Amino acid sequence: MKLLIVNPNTSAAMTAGIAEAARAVAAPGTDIVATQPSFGPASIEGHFDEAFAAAGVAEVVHGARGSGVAGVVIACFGDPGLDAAREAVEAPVIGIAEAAFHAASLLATGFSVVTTMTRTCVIAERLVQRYGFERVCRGVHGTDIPVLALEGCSPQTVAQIEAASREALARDRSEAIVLGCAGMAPLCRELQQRLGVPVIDGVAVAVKLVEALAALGLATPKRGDYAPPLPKPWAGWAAGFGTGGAAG
Ligand code: 2AL
Repeated sequence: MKLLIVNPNTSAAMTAGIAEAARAVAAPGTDIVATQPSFGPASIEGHFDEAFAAAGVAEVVHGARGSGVAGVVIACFGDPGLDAAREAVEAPVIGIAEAAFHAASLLATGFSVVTTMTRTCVIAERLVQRYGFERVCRGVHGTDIPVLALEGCSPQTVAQIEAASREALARDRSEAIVLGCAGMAPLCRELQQRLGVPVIDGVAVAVKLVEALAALGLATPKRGDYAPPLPKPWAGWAAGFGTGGAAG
């Protein structure tokens, strides 16, 4: 089966790292196609970045319609454009934050999220609430590591994430760490070895979950909330994404 892994930022290096992490866990016979939007920020570290990233995800998923994709993963921890992607295609779509929260809650009574810039914590905290994981998520912790510093990550950066994780486990009395950025995916195994608790990378988990859903023949329901977008005129640079003709 073919899985589309969308890196919502425009860093090609990060897309390559995400693709490698996805291929490392994909089943034999799963074809990983990793891509990124044609526009938008090189990293997503706030609400303004995220607004464009969501449109970028919509662009990529819209372009993938009819291409035989069996499942889609949105590989940014804010899950930008998740609902839009579910409207655009019938194949199951999973965001890495929701995948990681579900996996962590199946393993531990409490987990902590360790993420990048402190200013992105509110994005993860709102997703915890939106997805209903308030009882299991015991804390979201920023490291103030810029997302792009995770490309070709230095030993010091890994040590910083390890230290933040140890502090989070102790302070939150939690038993698992959720990595709060797709750029941390390549570090997952190393951190799990060092920390001795489950370390959850949403990219890997989302690939396995979407593979499972697709293999079970489960898809996004198209009769209600995730029905395709209604036809209407669209304007400007986005006109090609609408159905219903040009805006008057
Ligand atoms: C992310 C992520 O996963 N990709 C990105 O550009 N920013 N998340 C984050 N918390 O910084």
